[in-house]
Amino acid sequence: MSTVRPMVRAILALGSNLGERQGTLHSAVAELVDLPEVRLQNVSPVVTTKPVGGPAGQPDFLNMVIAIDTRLSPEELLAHCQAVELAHHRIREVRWAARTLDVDIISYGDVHSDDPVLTLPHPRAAERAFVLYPWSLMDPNATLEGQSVADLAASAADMPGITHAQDIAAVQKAAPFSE
Ligand code: PH2
Ligand code: MG
Ligand code: MG
Repeated sequence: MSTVRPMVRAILALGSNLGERQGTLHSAVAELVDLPEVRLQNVSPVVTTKPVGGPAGQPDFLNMVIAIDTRLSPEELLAHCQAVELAHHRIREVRWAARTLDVDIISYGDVHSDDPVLTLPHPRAAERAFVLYPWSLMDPNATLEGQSVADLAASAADMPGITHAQDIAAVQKAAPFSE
């Protein structure tokens, strides 16, 4: 007898700083949730952010986060996120170089893992306003490792590099929520 795994809440962060950034994020969300094992629960506004780290002179990013409920295991979810990145011609060359699409698993339920292939929660999320700020707009009560995501965003060094946040009502209206 096969057992059905329970749904687990996961937070995914998306970023793009090459090509048609807005369109890439839009179709990536649709592709990420286009599986019976994945249900979209919430979407953040898209924020414009200055690049953190990586080669100098990169274009600004568009960043957003989504909340999903999923029956995929963490490893299956990672493979799914990487397949969506690949579909957007992501080429893995220089670490932190400009990219058409980056999809990172920020948290997967309350799973903790120090596996270098998939560290959970994401080891740098707690200090990155480009993840924390859109997450706090999506869910003002969100916590990461027991800390308020909004408070973490406010004290993140890259917070001043966030220049624009899209209106959340418009984003949520257009999101591919499953019925
Ligand atoms: N992603 C990185 C490194 N730096 N900076 C911004 N603003 N947005 C990102 O998504 C981003 C970054 C590594 O994935
Ligand atoms: Mg990343
Ligand atoms: Mg990544």
